[in-house]
Amino acid sequence: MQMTVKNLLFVFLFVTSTCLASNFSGYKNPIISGFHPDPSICKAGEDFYLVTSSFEYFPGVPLFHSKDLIHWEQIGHCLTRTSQLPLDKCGVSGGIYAPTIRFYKGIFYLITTNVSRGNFIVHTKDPAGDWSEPVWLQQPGIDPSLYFEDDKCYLTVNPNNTIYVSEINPLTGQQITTNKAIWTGTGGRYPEAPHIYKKDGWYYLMISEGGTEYGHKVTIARSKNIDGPYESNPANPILTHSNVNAQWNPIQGTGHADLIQADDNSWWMVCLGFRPQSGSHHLLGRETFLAPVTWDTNAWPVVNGNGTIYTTMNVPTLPSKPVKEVPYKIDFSEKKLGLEWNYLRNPKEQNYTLTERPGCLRLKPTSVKLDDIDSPTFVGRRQEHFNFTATTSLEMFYAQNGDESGITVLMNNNLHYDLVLRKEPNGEYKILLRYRLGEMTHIAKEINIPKEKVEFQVKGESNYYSFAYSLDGKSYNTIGKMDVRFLSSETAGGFTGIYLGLFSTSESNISKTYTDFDNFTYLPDNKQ
Ligand code: 6LW
Repeated sequence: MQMTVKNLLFVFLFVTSTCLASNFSGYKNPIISGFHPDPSICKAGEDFYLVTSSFEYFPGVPLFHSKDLIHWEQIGHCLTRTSQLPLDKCGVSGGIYAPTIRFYKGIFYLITTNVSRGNFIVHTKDPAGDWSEPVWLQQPGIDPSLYFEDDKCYLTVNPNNTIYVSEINPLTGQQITTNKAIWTGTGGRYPEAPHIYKKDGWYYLMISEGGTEYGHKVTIARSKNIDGPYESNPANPILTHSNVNAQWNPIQGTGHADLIQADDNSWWMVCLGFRPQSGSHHLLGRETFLAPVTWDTNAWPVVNGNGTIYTTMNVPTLPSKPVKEVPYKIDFSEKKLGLEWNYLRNPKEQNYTLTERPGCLRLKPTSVKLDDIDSPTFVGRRQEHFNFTATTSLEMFYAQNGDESGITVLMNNNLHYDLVLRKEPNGEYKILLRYRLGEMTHIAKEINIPKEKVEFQVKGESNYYSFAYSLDGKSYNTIGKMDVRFLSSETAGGFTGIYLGLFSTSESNISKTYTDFDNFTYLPDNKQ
């Protein structure tokens, strides 16, 4: 077939546009939504791994995998045993602070802080499998990080508003060289989140300053020697949303970043940020965001051209590699709960079963309440969207007076909205809509119902949560609506984000009482 010039031109334009389209697909931020703060990333072969902090939740340090930096699938947790993660009575926003994950000569290392016990390292050759027992470090401070070079391992950490470096043995925790102060940042409060990278013969030390609120920023310095002296980048900060150019950006508080280079030599940054949803209040906690980085030879890195990021990023990306999505509708027919489900502190595992009645999550109550700094019978998943609908169906068995089961919108033990089914002394059941606001508890609604089985529904939107129940699973009766701001991070303080949780409590010591939840749905409005 004779190809005319016109046909050749068409083929050329088609091929070119297809190639360009595959590299200019862009992406949406956050790349991991909901309470996933303090991201750290590493690369092993073609695979990227990312961890985030988890505070008083168990298992600890969720671990994600990606091949394109945009689509992430949770493949496990780094801390899955109480021996690695003792959280007994740990306070609100206590437990695990910022982690760092690194890969060196076939071994993955995770270093982090259990804020009531200190800094420790676990390691593994199979990140989706079990990680080692912890080795505890003597160096104080938070946000520990590791840098490997020539079979040496260097620890950076931030006590006394100063970044220190020392050589350690990452498998034993032994400190080999004394702590050397190398930088205090550019004068922002809380210099933290240190990471060292080597490029073009320079050691780059990147940190965060300003605190993890609206003044957050990422700064960087460099030196020809790992122990300094470090010179500050004259263009600092390389990322911040604290200036007028990001005043109306829907993403705020950007900081706590880590850098990674892809196989095509492109550089990228993961960082945390938060998205205010009702005035200046955010509920989802600090989330994980992605930004492209230009890092020319012997130059300073430049983040997304101007040091700010956006929810829509129209930039060239790595070839798209989508991953399996977390199911929005759960019938509890699996033998194990999905990785997105977490407990408050170390759970009493015998109080959670999926096998006693197939297709049901059976919760066995204890006298520990959601208000207690302890581990109640509670299992929850993060709220990851402003607008969602969550529903569950529950039935109480052998309930004693005062026993309660239900669904909670929980920021922490002191701040949560509960939709409750309670057994009453007269043998009947009552639905309660109850708000726990610090020292104040308010019962907004009480409704007597004739039976021990009910469907609950929680709807989230930017400014309100609304609560409804159904006795037939079809028609829902809305019984209340409550301002989201009383549960926000700005009101609560601390570092976590909203969980939607199933719970059960009982004052009696009757061991045979339990509640069966036979489904749970979490449907973002964009999936309705
Ligand atoms: C974390 C510190 C921070 O250790 O907040 O945003 C602390 N930065 O680096 C808890 O997330």
